[in-house]
Amino acid sequence: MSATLEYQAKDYKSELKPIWCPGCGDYSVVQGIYRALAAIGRPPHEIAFISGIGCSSRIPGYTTAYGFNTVHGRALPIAQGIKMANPDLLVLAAGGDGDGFSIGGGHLAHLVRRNMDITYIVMDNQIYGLTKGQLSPTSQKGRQTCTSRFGSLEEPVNPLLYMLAYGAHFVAQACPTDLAGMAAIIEEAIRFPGFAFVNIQSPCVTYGEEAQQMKGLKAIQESLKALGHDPADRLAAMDLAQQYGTKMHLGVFYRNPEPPATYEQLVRERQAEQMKNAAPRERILDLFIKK
Ligand SMILES: Cc1ncc(C[n+]2csc(CCOP(=O)(O)OP(=O)(O)O)c2C)c(N)n1
Ligand code: SF4
Ligand SMILES: [Mg+2]
Repeated sequence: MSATLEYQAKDYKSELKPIWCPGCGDYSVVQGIYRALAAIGRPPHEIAFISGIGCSSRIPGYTTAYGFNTVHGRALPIAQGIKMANPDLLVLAAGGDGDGFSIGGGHLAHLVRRNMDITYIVMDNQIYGLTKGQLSPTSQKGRQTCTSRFGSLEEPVNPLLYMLAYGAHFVAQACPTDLAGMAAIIEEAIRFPGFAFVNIQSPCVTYGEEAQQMKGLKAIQESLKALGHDPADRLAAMDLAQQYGTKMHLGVFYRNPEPPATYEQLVRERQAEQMKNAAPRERILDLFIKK
């Protein structure tokens, strides 16, 4: 397990130079992740960082953790397999709004109900950045893009409400407009003993709209703490989450004060229970031969 060494943010920064567009919000997100990991202090070789495909999904490569830039929409099943195989690893998953809520959307409910101790960070820029600016599931209705010249006819999904409705025990939102706050939220999510979801409004400077750039986001940001929100109140969290797209609430919407056991804990307990009546290893072959 963890060494007693002290880690700094720079210890989690790889030598790979990001190829994001200058000004992309994802630069700040990776900084926030470095800071959060340094505060937690697990050595990089004890961290597995899994992503899907998209601009945002490049993020594991910019850290010194073990990383896997997997398949579009499949970060979560792979992260769960890794956590199951080695529950002592700190497992992070990350990706874009398209990756997480469109092609990968079907995996969310199952990870939430399984409650594995994985932190999932979505860089929500309301667009498909990597493939050059098509509509994403969080694009606002009426949004014009190269694939929707006359404006989108679809309602956007609400990631915060999705997660709360699925029963997630930790749901938060952050933004690069407040880097220190974002790092603190990521740290809190990682420390939470169970599945934790952080939606990060991360501006796409190349294909994003004016209102979704730093200035526009700053204008609608509101700290949940300053509003006096109680993060133990799930219904109040759902109420606030309805304002996704009009207000940008920063902070923890919901943190279950009594988090239930994780899936990996339950599996370990069951294994221990089953092993009580199991034949000794050296006799297993004999048992097969007798049959
Ligand atoms: C199975 C599959 N379908 C489609 C694609 C093409 N594709 C790659 S990334 C992407 C969307 C990226 O958008 P998002 O997940 O929001 O990430 P961003 O680039 O905005 O960070 C798409 C459609 C793919 N790589 N694989
Ligand atoms: S296209 Fe958008 S999301 Fe992708 S790197 Fe450029 S600014 Fe960032
Ligand atoms: Mg996107």
